[in-house]
Amino acid sequence: MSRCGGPERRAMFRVLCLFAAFDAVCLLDSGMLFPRESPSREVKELNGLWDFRADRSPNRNQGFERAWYKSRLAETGPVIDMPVPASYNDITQDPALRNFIGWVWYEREVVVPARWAADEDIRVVLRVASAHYFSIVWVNGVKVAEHEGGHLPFEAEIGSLIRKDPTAPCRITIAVNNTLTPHTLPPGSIQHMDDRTKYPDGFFVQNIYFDFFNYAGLHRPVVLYTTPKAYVDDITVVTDFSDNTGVVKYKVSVQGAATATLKVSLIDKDGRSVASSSEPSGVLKVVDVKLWWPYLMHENPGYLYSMEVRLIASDKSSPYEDVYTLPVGIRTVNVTSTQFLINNKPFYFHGVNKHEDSDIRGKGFDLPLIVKDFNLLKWLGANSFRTSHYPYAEEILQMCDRYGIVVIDECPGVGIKDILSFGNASLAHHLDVMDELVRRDKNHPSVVMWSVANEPASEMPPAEFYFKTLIKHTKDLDPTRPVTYITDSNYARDKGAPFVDVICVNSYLSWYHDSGHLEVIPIQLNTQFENWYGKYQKPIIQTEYGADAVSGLHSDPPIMFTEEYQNVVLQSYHKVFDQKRKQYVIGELIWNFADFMTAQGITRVVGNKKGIFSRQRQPKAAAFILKERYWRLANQTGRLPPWTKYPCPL
Ligand code: GCB
Repeated sequence: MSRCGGPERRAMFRVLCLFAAFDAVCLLDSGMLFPRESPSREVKELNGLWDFRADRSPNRNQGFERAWYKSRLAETGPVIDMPVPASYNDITQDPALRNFIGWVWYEREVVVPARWAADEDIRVVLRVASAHYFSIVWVNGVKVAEHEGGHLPFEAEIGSLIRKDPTAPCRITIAVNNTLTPHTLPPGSIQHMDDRTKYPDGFFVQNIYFDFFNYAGLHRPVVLYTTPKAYVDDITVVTDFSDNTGVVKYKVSVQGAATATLKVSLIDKDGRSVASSSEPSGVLKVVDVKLWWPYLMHENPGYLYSMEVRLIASDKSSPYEDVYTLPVGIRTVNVTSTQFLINNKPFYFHGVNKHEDSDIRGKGFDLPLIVKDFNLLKWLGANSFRTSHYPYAEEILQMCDRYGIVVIDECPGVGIKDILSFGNASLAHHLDVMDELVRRDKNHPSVVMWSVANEPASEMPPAEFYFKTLIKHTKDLDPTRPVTYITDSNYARDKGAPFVDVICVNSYLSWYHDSGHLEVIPIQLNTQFENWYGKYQKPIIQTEYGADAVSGLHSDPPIMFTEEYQNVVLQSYHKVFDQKRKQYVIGELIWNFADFMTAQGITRVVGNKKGIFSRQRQPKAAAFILKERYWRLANQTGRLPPWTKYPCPL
């Protein structure tokens, strides 16, 4: 019942999409529309306290051996309260739980509205938005879903199970395992230490090749939602415009009905229907279109229409109606050898890299934090971010759509360093993850580019086939957006660069190399850009640069880890960006928006401190330098109305 993709489907999919680029986006076997309430749909959030137990048995397998899913978790052993959504790692005082590797068990009993159980014509769907990393779900002891991957949603239809005994509570059990292997995304490996003179019995560690804490648990909302038996399963929109006419090419896929009548209407912000159709796929034309523009590029950024899809189906006696409303932004994206164009106008990325990360919650979805972060982005004058190093919550992308924040949407392909992670098993999984990512995020106007990986060992020989296949697959899935991966390798040896649309480079000059020597930045950065552009003639984004600074640590002359050193690193990079953005550099994304937690190690002082804000979102000196710069850039590169002329009014 899991809805993730399989190899056969992918093979068929690839062949078909050669013939029909637009249809290609629609061929995944089922949709993954965000659960929204409508006159025909209800959503019941299952956020709150769940019963929780980590399986601390030596092989972490006791839960399966003793079938913990068959009865209430509290009946098979001790349980603790665990908030959902949240990472479990930082919730208790127990260091063993903070560093736990293996299966943890969550359980919650839900009261399901009686009419959901009574009405056979209602589909009841359980949706888990993010469970890191591998999960198995049971309802009343019956397995309903299994999913690999920690950052994308999965679903199971559970109506028939609820109806078996409508008066009994519905017990949902979710087992989640955070173990990473060379074939997971991100990859990792388990190392057992067998020298009993050094390590206790059963000692093992999880090796990871990425620089953030491997938080785990139910990270995003778990919901139950309903649809009628015949329902809108998926919608795909691709937009364009010519002069002042907007074009919305759409395709609706319907499940559960042999025949159905559709009404598709595009409604503007004032509630006026501006175009409509009764076909399952077609083109809607919008006269006097209001385009979707990035923040600071237009006085009215993030303009969204609503596409209301109304389905009426009938089988034998009863008619069904389903209504789903999708926000739609009309915009185009194009790349030339020197520019990134949004609505045919050059767009310069001045933004940040982020993490889903905060005190106590870890990677848990948290609206106060999310809204605070958007307010900080606006304050900073940032027009974009990259979802380093995994897909973020859908609610975050919805805010980007509304605020006009441009997104480079990255899959969890971070830390692909081992040759084992370039094999067929890894590639097949990576293709599946791209299927799931594109299926989830394809309709967001804010998403302008896919990033398939961060800093893989792209100089290794198998990287050529791997990235050629992966990038082609992603372009087949979505021919409307450029595709890239983020590199830190040598321009001459990088095997994947010929296949990307935009060169995205990370570098930490005067930090990891020539530490303390700020004077090397101008020459080395200039060389970096000239080399990459000289070889590939593709536009370049500096997707990471920065330096650690411990908030409140000062030194003049600047020395490493002080706020002054971070400032000078940034300013030295900026001077070179200002020369090169006149040519082919199309963006700069600071590493990082905020300090974040990492694994423990001798180069990290309670986490990575390259944030321009602390983990608690307080500014370091660098935040003011960047704010000054970003507003200035917005005035030079955006098309701002007079009221936003620098200095910013905020
Ligand atoms: C990088 C990685 C990022 C790290 C950063 C650093 O190149 O992409 O995940 O956190 O460097 O601070 O070392």
